[in-house]
Amino acid sequence: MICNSFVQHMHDEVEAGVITVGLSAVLMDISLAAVAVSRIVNRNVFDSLVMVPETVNTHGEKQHRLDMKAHDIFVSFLKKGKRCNYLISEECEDTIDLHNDLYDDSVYTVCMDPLDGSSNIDVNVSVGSIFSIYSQEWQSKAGLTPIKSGQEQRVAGYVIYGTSTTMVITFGTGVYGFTLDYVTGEFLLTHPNIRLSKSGSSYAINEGNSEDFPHQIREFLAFCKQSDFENNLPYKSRYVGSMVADIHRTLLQGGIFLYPSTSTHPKGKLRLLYECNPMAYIIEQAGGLAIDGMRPILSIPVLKNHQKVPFIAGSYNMVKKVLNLYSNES
Ligand code: AFP
Ligand code: FBP
Repeated sequence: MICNSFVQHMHDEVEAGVITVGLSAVLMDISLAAVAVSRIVNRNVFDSLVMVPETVNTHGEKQHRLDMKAHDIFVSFLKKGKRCNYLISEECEDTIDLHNDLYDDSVYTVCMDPLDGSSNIDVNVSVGSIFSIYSQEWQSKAGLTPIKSGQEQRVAGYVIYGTSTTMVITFGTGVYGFTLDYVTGEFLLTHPNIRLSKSGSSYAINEGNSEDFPHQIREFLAFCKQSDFENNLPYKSRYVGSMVADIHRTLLQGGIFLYPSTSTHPKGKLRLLYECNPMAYIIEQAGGLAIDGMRPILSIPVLKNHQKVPFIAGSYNMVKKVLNLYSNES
């Protein structure tokens, strides 16, 4: 089978007027950086034999040594590519100005989690990179235009470093998956037009926190565990603890992923700009739903770079059920 390459796909989308040359250039830079990150993830076991002191990120969370390496790789490729002007990264408190203001017509802001799920790396479990791209073309000289909401995303994507390395992207015309061919070093189109099934048969949540969940989520979990063969119940419980892996399975097989609020963390754990918004855009483009309980994720106003929101996403009917549990009370 001959698969279309990512490069060819980008070229076709530019020709068709779906994306600009500048946007395709930023995506190319991200894809090249992802190849480099997949290599360091893959080689981690050798590098981990050298003792490196543990670090924490600006949010006080434990940092894996590859978190900063992955961040540096993306910064380096985006800087060299000259099309991305601003980068908001999980690994940096403030917005990074890459000083790439050479092109007035196409200047972009990238929001990204360079290495999500990094606590899984040392046990050989899938991790990923998550990103979204915003256009700043209307105000390139005046500095960063604040992002209002995820609705402004031009492109969203993630790369999963798993049994294979696959990049999943949307630019608002469906969802496509490209898998890295290690022999040629190219991403090839392996998942054209991904559609999320209306209902699934699995749920993914850190159930260790269930005592602290809102009662709507506890009610939903009780529903998931009911014995009702005709309606596909009980659902299977599946939780990797690596958002990219959990979302990737949900996208391809159907199901629901939940990281709700807890009494101790009323905003949950996941970040709006570089985790929830890109995943919500992908899930919606594939026919699913993404909410924080009451609201679509993509409608949530962005207030700050590292804002957290509760996140519930996946097959339309399953997420709708959670939405109904919340709406019945309002
Ligand atoms: P790490 O990058 O610190 O491993 O966190 C990953 C993550 O943000 C996300 O990928 C998971 O969905 C979530 O954390 C898992 O969190 P819990 O350990 O609280 O279930
Ligand atoms: P498959 O090889 O059919 O995927 O089965 C995997 C497995 O045997 C174990 O790897 C895993 O722990 C278990 O099934 C999961 O079973 P369940 O679906 O009951 O949670």
